[in-house]
Amino acid sequence: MRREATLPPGQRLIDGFPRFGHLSGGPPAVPDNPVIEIRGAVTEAFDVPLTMLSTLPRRELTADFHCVAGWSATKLRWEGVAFAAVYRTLIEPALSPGTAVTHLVCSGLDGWRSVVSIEDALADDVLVAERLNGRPLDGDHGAPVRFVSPRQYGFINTKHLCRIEVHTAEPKGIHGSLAMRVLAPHPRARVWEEERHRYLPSWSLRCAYRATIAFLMPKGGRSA
Ligand SMILES: Nc1nc2c(c(=O)[nH]1)N[C@H]1C(S)=C(S)[C@@H](COP(=O)(O)O)O[C@H]1N2
Ligand SMILES: [Mo]
Repeated sequence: MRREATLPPGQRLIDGFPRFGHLSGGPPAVPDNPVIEIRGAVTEAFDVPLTMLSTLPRRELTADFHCVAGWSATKLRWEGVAFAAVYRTLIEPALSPGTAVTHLVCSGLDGWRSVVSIEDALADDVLVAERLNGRPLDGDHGAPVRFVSPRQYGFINTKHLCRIEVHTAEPKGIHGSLAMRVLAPHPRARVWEEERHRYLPSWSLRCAYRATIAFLMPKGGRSA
């Protein structure tokens, strides 16, 4: 069977796993004692030092990775802790009484922000990953830790995770400019359902995305 047959709809294999940051500049500096700030619907804002993650059970996961622009990297081996364990152990006990959480906003040290529904965030293959392919995460792929949700497009997989905001309704206004609002990501972003964008059908951006990939990774793309 051709490998491509196992990729989600509209995806193409790429060689390796390129860095694909959308914000300019190189990887952000990692602070000496990194934390994940917990904000939003908690009784009091607090910070989780990354050292605290070592108190949770370790998780390993081999998964493919799919960018909304149509490239896929396969067989990435992530190691870290289950996001659900972080949530249940560290975040849930700090919620304000009676809070019904619907969404989280994950932020990266580079200013990246991404909204994820609580249902998707608590799926059993979602990790806070510290290692990739047997090595600590590097600057390209999200040092010091990354939110990894393999069943959702890359943009949900926030690199350099430094902040989680807890919300009781879908947060609006994450995407400031008109262009970004038109290109708004799909609220679920599930790759097998091809939920790329909120308003635009997948076919409408196919040519633009192919051109972007060809420009950014001239040797990388392999056609299906
Ligand atoms: N902090 C941060 N996370 C991010 C991004 C980013 O620019 N900054 N880009 C997203 C997008 S669109 C994709 S496809 C993947 C790319 O991951 P990679 O650079 O490890 O290949 O990271 C996602 N997470
Ligand atoms: Mo992406």
